[in-house]
Amino acid sequence: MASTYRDDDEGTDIFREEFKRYKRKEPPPDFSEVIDFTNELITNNNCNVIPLNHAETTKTEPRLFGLRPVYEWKVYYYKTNPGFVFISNPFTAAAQRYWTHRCLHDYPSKQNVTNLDFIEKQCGINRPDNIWTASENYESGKAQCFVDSLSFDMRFHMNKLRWVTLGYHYNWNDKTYSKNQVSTFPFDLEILAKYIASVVGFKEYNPEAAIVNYYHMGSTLAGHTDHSEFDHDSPIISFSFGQDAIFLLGGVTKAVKPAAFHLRSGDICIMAGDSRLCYHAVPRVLPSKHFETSCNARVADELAELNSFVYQNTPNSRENSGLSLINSTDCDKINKKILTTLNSLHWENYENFLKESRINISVRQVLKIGQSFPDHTNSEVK
Ligand SMILES: O=C(O)CCC(=O)C(=O)O
Repeated sequence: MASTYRDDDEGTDIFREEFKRYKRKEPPPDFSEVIDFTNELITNNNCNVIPLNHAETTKTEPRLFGLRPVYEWKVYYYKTNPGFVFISNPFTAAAQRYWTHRCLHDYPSKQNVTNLDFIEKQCGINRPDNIWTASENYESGKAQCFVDSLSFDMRFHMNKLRWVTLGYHYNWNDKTYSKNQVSTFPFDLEILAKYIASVVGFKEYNPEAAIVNYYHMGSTLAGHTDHSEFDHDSPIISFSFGQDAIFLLGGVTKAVKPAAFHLRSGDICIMAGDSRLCYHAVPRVLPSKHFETSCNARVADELAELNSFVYQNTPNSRENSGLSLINSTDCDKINKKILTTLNSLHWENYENFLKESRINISVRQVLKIGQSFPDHTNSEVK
């Protein structure tokens, strides 16, 4: 790795130093070393563009659940940290709206685990079935808030939402997954992650758990490794929506100086190979300069295109469109769900939330293919 080991002082926590530097408010840090994949000059030095297999990604490829066709994607391989792959926002604006809605409206549902469950337990209150809807109703004065008597309002919930776990629920206390702490992994996210994995060469990827992190301006995520999964050969696939962020990726110890990357809405980071167990962190959320999701006309055009694909192509013509990586029935199901969701979505409140927040979904395969949980799990796998 080109990240510099300081041999003379191996115990130094250089990762933390860099984290603190990028987090610092005054004086603001120097961002000149940050790798920005939209800046060709910088990326040429450190990163290779990965040529994708165009036999599988022909120009007739449809708008697969709101992704741009793969032949348009920009996929980078970060030379100094092998296994780290970056896909520069392959989502249409409509798809970014869809996944934002999933993360804000659907994923914090009662069947999943959120940080709010613990706050609510402490306060002795029950949360409503749908925090987002209750919050919207409260804002528009339609409903009396169930926590009025406790003198904090529903906005409290959305503002205090920090994480949701999906599938096998990650236990933050003992850093384990267990076979008994599980909810159904969302089908659309499973297909999306499988598809992304297959495009970058992981044909057998089984998404079983995800952590959705909600950041506000000023939020950070400290340096850590994701090593609690039993399977370390499969990648972590991480999707970002909303505000920009600085993402640090270091080595397997904190003595390695991390590289800093500028992430934007829609960007996908894949940590596989040597980078799979490397330290990473988010020291800073940055205000985004450009917000694709704001453009109603653009979203309307994208939905019209998706609609014509869903309702005018026969399954057979889709099979022949080069889309060998995904089952066309799954694809149809998700495309239809995107259309129904977005056709009735009041985007304004989501947009307001997203203007001051960043959402990250990181998808993991917990077990090796064919493996079952050891009987005694809760012991952390190192
Ligand atoms: O927010 C991010 O980009 C990274 C999230 C992450 O590292 C994690 O959930 O383990």
